[in-house]
Amino acid sequence: MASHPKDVVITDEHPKTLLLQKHADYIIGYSKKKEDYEYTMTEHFRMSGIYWGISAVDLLDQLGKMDSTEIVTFVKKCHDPTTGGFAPSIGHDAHLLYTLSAIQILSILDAMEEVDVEAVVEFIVGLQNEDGSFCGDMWGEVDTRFSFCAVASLALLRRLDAVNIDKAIEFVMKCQNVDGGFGTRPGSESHAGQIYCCLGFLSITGQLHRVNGDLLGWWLCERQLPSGGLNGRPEKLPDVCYSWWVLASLTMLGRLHWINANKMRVFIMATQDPETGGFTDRPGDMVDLYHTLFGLAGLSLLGESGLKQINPVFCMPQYVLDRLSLSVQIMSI
Ligand code: GRG
Repeated sequence: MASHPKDVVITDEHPKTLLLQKHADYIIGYSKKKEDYEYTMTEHFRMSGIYWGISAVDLLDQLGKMDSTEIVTFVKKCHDPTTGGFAPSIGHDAHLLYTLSAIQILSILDAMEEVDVEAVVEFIVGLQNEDGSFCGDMWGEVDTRFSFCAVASLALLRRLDAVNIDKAIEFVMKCQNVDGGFGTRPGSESHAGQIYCCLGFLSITGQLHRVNGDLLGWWLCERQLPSGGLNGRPEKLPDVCYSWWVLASLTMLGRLHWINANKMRVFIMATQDPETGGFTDRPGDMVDLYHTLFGLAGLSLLGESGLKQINPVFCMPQYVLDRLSLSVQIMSI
């Protein structure tokens, strides 16, 4: 029985230490099994899948085992010269989500010069609305995720000056709630994923001082359940991806020490699959690249040995940001 109605039980059967090589083998193997059902079914978000995979394998210090030429060729084929943005797969429509993933991939592989940067900048500029918000693509959905994607992409391209930053900040601040958190749009419920996006946005734009760190830090550490895992909002189940969204947010607020790191580590370790390698959302489920990156990224924030340091804003290995001389704002307490 779980000790909380919305929690899971961790037993002695679950892994307790980092199965580093199993994870590297899982990710490297994934990219080679292009005929597999799982590979085929993830085509509609392939660009992000590649970003999750190479970031994870880089954290494990085995990026050299990936075929970087094949990856850069794929990314270039996904660039849509009409809009200037990147699609998730060849022949799909461009979207801001996959544009950020593409830029992250090219930054990690140090291959940004392979694409028309000015066209990408124009794509992002064209998605900003009068109120400062951003649409994800031509179909008009507005979400604070896209505000983050826009400024993170532009920061990596060194072109933050291209959009109206004051208006963009005004919109994100309108999405802050009385509990200190942020939602998708003004008036929307606080959610840990959106909080990460808004804090990341405010960190990149140097506006973190506009957040009440104590209030939001408290809401974020209330996400920890007795198992040690974190949920994304009250009354929900824990999921290993929140060990990124929540821990990265607490890191930006300078309050990572407010959660129980030992219990967090136990939960993350328990989401590893010792047979296949990779991480799952909750112990016992199926692994995927998304949860594998965020499990490893959460452990990296906690200082797990054997993993490279991760940047809490860009969710990329820190050395890549150092190479670009890109620094981020962290709140001091
Ligand atoms: C560079 C790391 C990085 C991200 C790019 C797309 C994006 C920016 C951030 C996404 C942030 C986000 C909204 C994460 C939450 C994802 C998630 C698990 C959504 C499911 O939400 P619910 O509420 O599920 O349906 P729960 O976990 O509450 O049951």
